[in-house]
Amino acid sequence: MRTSKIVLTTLMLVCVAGVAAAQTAVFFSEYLEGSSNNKAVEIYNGTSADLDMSRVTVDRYNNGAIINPAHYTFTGTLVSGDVFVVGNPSATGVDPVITAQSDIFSDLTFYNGDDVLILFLDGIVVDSIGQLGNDPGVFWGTAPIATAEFTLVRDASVCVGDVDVNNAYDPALDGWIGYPQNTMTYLGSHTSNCIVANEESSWGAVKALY
Ligand SMILES: [Ca+2]
Ligand SMILES: [Ca+2]
Ligand SMILES: [Ca+2]
Repeated sequence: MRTSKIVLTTLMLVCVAGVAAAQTAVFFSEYLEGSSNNKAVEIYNGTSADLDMSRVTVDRYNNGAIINPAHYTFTGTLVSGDVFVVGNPSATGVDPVITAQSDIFSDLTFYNGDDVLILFLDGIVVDSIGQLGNDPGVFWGTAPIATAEFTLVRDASVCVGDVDVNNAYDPALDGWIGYPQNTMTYLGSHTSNCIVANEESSWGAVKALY
């Protein structure tokens, strides 16, 4: 029994490792895990083209799971340089700033620091928070750059996401800046050095990343 479990686990890890990944300027720009139900996540469109959000999906794996993620789809258009904010849908314990800034309310935000979020574009991994199959106990990282009880904002220098869902995770190494619990100041917009105003040079920049 033990042997078969190990084989099964190995096969699953191989499958996950086989998921295609590509670096592009669509990534998580903010991750808010505060007190109570203060939770929100931002997706940034750093490409020069408008983004059809039906191309974007997020999977959430809780507590070290490697199978059966919660799967989320979106609709609408995210214009170049803008963010799409997913806010906690709970009736209480949610800061009014989250309510005001959210494009949608979703249980995608039902994470508490030891859960993995994977961002896909056209089914291809473009960013991730956490390490798949690893439950860190309470959170990844070191305060104040940690996945529980802080607001994490991607530094303006970050132009692509973390496409390796399997390697050891430290948000400090992924260009995240940590702010005190319940910091709401940055929700609803993102400052980036990567957005390129003209399409021709933008495509050149994106292509150069491959
Ligand atoms: Ca919390
Ligand atoms: Ca990683
Ligand atoms: Ca933001």
